[in-house]
Amino acid sequence: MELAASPELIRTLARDAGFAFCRFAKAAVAPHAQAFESWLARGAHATMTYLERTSVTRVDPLKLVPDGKTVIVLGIPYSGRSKPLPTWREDLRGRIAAYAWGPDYHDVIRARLRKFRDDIVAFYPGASCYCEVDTGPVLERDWAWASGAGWFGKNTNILNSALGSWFFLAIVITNLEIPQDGHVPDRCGRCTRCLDGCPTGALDGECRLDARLCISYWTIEHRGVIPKAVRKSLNEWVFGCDICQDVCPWNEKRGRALGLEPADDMYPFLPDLLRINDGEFRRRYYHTALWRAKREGIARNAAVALGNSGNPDAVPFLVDAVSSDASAVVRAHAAWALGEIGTTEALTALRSHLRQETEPIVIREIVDALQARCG
Ligand code: B12
Ligand code: SF4
Repeated sequence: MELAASPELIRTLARDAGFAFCRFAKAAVAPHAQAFESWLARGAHATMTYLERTSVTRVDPLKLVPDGKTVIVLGIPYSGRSKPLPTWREDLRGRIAAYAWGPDYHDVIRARLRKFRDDIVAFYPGASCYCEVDTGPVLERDWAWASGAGWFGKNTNILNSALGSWFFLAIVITNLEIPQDGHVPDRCGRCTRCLDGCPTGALDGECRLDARLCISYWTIEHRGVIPKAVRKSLNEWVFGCDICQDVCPWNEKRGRALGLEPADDMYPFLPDLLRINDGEFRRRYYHTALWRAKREGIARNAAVALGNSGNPDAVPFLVDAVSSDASAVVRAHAAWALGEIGTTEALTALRSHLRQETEPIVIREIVDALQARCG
């Protein structure tokens, strides 16, 4: 039996639940399913094998919700536009991407989704609602594009003229029939600021990003050792990257969108992140997006940023890490960072640690660092 719903009523319920916009698309195969599949075939997803494993449902929401009729696309703005800190090298401050400043957006948005779903079911008792944010096997941006929530920027983010790209997406797949909204035109025009601004060349100008070149990928998703060739390009970033959004003209005046408020810790003191222990990491970051990278990932990224600072003040913290961190990955990156800074104190500490180190990946880093400096 067909269950029709009023778009105005659903939009009102979405607003009441705390969403800034609510748009509708017809549930069917995702419009850019083929582009997604060829992206996977090229290996542009790097080690994010979960995207491959779930590709069948990602391209077709009806495999997930067989009686789905409509994809409801919801948006929640966050406070964007972190300014680079020009003195980060002197202050030993790292940088966290704006989307991760506040409390974990998954928790905040899931609570809003629950209210939205309960309100829908109260009005339409036969309604079913599959709700997800970020972690579900759904091509969220494709649905945002299909519903006219925005256009695909050349940086691959969905942009709209009211919010720029500083917003999260959430999706509800429902058996309700709701008239679909139309597309919005592409408004990037001839602008290429994000392509020019991305320091690693991760964007190809055709709405495609190669995760193997993306700072956000390396600092959030990649586990284990970061290849040497990549480390320098991470600069001060310890979690995510906002460069391709910071430079976008559509984001210029939309700095403090209403929604999730920023935490005060967007430029953390790098030595604090390097020496944080498991208990403290859990206490400070369990309910934030940073939890995804785990203590090892964040301490590793802090070591890389300290190496990139070139600042001798970082040496005592790195010496401590190379000699006492429980993780070989962290010790390896701390060794590299000491080599980058390259003061006598740093190189002496590397030589002395080499005598007691047993992990091959750390030994390799120390030997490489000493060879690069001393031949
Ligand atoms: C994996 C992932 C990542 C990966 C890969 C990113 C990527 N571009 O694919 C990494 C870790 C790098 C990442 C980084 C970020 N992410 Co992310 N990420 C995801 C996730 C989980 C899946 C994305 C995905 O399916 N990628 C596959 C590729 C192929 O998809 P795509 O890039 O969107 O590509 C589409 C276009 O290329 C289009 N297309 C292809 N050719 C053409 C041609 C034309 C003409 C057109 C119009 C379109 C088009 O078709 C493709 C398929 O839909 C989604 C959540 C979700 N479940 O969807 C969040 C999500 C996309 N991420 C998000 C955010 C906020 C970020 C960051 C800003 C975080 C940060 N500050 O570090 C960065 C942005 C980096 C960037 N420029 O993309 C938001 C984006 C919100 C928005 N306004 O767009 C999402 C939707 C999470 C959420 N629920 O809010 N992310
Ligand atoms: S910087 Fe320019 S090209 Fe890139 S997403 Fe923004 S408007 Fe589009």
